[in-house]
Amino acid sequence: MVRAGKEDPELNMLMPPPERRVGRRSFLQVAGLLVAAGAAGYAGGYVAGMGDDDPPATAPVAGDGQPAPGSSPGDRLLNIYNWSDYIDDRTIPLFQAVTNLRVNYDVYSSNDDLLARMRAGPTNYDIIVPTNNFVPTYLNLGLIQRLRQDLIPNLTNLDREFVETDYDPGNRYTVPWQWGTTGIGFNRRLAGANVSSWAALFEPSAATAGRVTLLREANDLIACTLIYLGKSPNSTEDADLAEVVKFVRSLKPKLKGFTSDTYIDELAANETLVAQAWSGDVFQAQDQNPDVSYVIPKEGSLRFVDVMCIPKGAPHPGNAARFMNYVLHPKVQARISKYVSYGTPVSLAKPLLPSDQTTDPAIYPPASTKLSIVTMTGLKLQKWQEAYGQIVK
Ligand code: N2P
Repeated sequence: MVRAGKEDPELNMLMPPPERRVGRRSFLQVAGLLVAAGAAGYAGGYVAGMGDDDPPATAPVAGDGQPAPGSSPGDRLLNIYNWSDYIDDRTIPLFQAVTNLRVNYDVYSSNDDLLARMRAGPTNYDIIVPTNNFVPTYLNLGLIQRLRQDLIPNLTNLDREFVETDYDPGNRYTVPWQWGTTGIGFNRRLAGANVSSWAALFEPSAATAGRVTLLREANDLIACTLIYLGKSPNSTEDADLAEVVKFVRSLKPKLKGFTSDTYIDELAANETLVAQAWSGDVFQAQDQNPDVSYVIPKEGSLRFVDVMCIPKGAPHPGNAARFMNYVLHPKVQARISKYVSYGTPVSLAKPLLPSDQTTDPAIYPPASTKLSIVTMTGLKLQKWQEAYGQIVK
């Protein structure tokens, strides 16, 4: 029997070095390794035993919830479309080894890109991971299907705040992946250590001008600019949005650009000194460059939960449910969360995480931190996307 887990030499031969992220550029190389790991498992025809860090596997299920026949390799696929730099390098190979399924893992880096892709017509994705504030839009557009909760018993591991939500009470359509905040990633040595306000981003100094980036994501860009300008982060007032557009356009000569993925490497390389950023991404840059820090500005910011959903018409919904169940295991949550430095929605995972992560208020902010969740639906979605289009054109 082939055992999956860190002691498995055969599987480990297929592993990329542990520090490699499944990011924008590294993706293809890692994908090759993942396919190789899956192919090895599949060709061997085994159902792997469990290593110490692997949860028990449940029986394979097909899309209708019946046991998967296992006859055709096409049934044994799972196509995941997730954010870049949002998973460790062991979870997919171990899942493949434990389940004898083969995973195709593809990445994007903005909700706007994901929604445009899903609206454009059918895809073959089994799992997508939009942000919570987009869920009502996915539901209204009929883009996601109801989950077979009986196939996801580990839903009981979720903390209550991720179950009793306004966007999907009772997790009928979504399963949280990880959560985080939007803030500022900055270089303490080259940009100054006293960054506490959005002004550090929106009023570049002589030292930082030209080395500042904003998020390439309408939601975060517009909401945080509204906060900086003293408006409601949920405003749909034409005058407020016109002010946002005018202000950010006037800032463009001092910007390096708009990005929602490359800033990790750019912060790490001292190419970007101040970046509007998502929390865990900045800690991933900090792993490579100790001068990099993260702050949630004192004026307030945003909190998000990225949630796994199954698109309508997904070819392998049973396999998708199986992956969701796997990811909700505390050991798997801890592995992912430790690696990406985002918050876990499963508190049972916290004892398995380094205490410097679980006690870091930048990862798990206290309740007193001013954090809003902005909704992205209907007219607001349309208005904000128009404003965003005028900013970046
Ligand atoms: C991961 C970014 C995920 C947060 N790189 C965006 N919702």
